[in-house]
Amino acid sequence: MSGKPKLHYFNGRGRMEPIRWLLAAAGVEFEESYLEKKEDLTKLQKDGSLLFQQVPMVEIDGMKLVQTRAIANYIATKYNLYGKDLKERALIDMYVEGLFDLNELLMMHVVQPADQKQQHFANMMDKAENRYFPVFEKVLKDHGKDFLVGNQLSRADVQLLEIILMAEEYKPDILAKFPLLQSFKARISNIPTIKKFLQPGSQRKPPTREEDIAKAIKIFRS
Ligand code: IBG
Repeated sequence: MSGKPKLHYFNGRGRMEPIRWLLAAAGVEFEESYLEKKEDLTKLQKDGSLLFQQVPMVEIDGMKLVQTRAIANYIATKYNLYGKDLKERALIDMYVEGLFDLNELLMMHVVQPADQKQQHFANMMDKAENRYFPVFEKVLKDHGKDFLVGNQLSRADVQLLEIILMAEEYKPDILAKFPLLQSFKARISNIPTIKKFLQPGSQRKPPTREEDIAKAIKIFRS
């Protein structure tokens, strides 16, 4: 075994992308094994690799971890991206859970039926601009620091940048009203490990296309 974490998922963002971001930000090399067809998932289910018969699954440190949040918690703790004490961790948890909620909206846009797409789009943009982004703009304004929590890089910064970039794919000027998020984006994007992940050819996945979803549905739902 190479010793590198091995990620099991389909070849797309979905629920694995925040894990890819965290590992990349921590400077950890990882391997991926892509599910291409239903049988690839069935094989993992039958050989006992998946605690709840679901992916994402990450092989790391002799474990087969499932549940996105559990995996992210482990990586964030191991690589010191989870604050320095209980109170910092509580703040990070609140920020990250909000970001997971917004991520869910953005991630699910592509699977909306045609007749609901427009309404879904309006709702997710409203939530981004009027519920979530103002919170992070205020956090940065109130403490005047470079990072969201404890003046050092944490998973909250990494996950916020991921979401900002994803939201900009839908609406390029979405940060227009958020000057501190604009400078945050530039600053965090410039951290060497993250800068590398943002270069073409990295393990970062492109926006999910309709055809990727059709393929994923075949693997996960049929
Ligand atoms: N709570 C779990 C987690 O966070 O890890 C949910 C995991 C989950 O929903 N896994 C799906 C699965 O394995 C694949 S991601 N399904 C098979 C089964 O038998 O339940 C599905 C998904 C995609 C894109 I693709 C967006 C959101 C979800």
